[in-house]
Amino acid sequence: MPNPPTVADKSRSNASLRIDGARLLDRLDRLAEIGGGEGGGVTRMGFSDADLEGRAHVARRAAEAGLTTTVDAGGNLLIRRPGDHRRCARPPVLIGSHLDTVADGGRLDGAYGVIAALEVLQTLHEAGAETDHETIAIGFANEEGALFPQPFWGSMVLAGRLDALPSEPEDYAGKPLRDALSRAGGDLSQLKTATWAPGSLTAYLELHVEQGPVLERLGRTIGVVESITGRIHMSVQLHGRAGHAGTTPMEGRRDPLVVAASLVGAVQRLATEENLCRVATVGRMEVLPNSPNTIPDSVRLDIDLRDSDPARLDAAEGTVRKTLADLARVGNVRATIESAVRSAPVHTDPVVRDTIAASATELGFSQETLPSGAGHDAQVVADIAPVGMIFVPSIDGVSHVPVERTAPDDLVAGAEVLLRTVLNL
Ligand code: HGY
Ligand code: MN
Ligand code: MN
Repeated sequence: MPNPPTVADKSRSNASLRIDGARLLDRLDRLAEIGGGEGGGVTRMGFSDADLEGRAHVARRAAEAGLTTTVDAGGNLLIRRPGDHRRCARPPVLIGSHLDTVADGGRLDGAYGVIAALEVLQTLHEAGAETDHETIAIGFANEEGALFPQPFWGSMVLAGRLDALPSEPEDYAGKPLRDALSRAGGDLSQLKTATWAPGSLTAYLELHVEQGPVLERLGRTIGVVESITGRIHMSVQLHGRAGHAGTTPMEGRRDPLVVAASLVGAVQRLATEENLCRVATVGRMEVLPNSPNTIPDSVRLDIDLRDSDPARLDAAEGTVRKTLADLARVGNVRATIESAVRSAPVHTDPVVRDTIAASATELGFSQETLPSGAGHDAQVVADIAPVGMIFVPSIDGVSHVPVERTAPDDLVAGAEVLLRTVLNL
């Protein structure tokens, strides 16, 4: 009867483990077909039919690999190795990202991190690899907030931030989340069952495309993320008085679109002239009834403010609120802030960061430590666990657009570093 493998044997055999790059790339292509548009963009907005189809697709790939999948009450998809938890001495390592996309977005934002996490788990499972922590893969629900304006929904549920979530969330058209969430396998009345306590994870690791130009400009393969930007997403509703464009005198009009136009300019000036935050954007506006010869009745617009300094974000948010009140008064329209979701800037965990860097070095990949201008589920999970993020270069630094791309070798390299980091943690 041969002696059981020693720890040294296990770590040696684990160090030889490699992911299946062709399988990773093929799965990314297959997933991108779900919600794929003519221009190469992908639309799988959180809790939409396409999103549910994408999640079911990933769950089937996991089941084919002999892995088990569950959906928690928040709608997050979790993938496990059968029996893995029974032989582990330490809390689990969670790896993953989000499966939902923005409208007509890229094929990698979020999806890459989930497909790579599945690949890592399958590689461990096929090799019968032993680690002293269970490894769980996760596809977070509704990270983007593209349809239901509660970005980071799934990670906020997992991190137990239930008081920061609306009790009856709705989409932009007022459709309740409750039904869509239960179709995804979740349950709005059972969110507590999906929360993880602080200390219940060894770490959370998220592999993601950089969505910016730094790694490409420096010619580096791996990004070791040191911090993730803070962000405020405000959704504003302006109500005026609709009327005939031709017969309503200019005097006395209550036109919400005129107020919205002034507000858009004021938001941009926060980051340009007033330097109150790093970037400020209005990316979504809905005009009703949106008729060319009717003075609008209402306008809904979304404001996105980002900065790594919470105090600057506070100042920027305060300025938006004051400007909105002033413009609404002058324009004689009613303004309501429907939601204001704030995600604090976070630093990644130094031990996890060093483990990522060491893993990239072991594998011979060039690396750069950098901040993330994009928000990520990791910044929410940081409430309850040490987090780390691994970036790979984005071609031309673009994302949230159909041409979002990363070189295949870089996609494979990122997944290799994810696997090695899981083994080295
Ligand atoms: O908006 C962001 O930063 C992320 O892509 N959700
Ligand atoms: Mn995104
Ligand atoms: Mn993302």
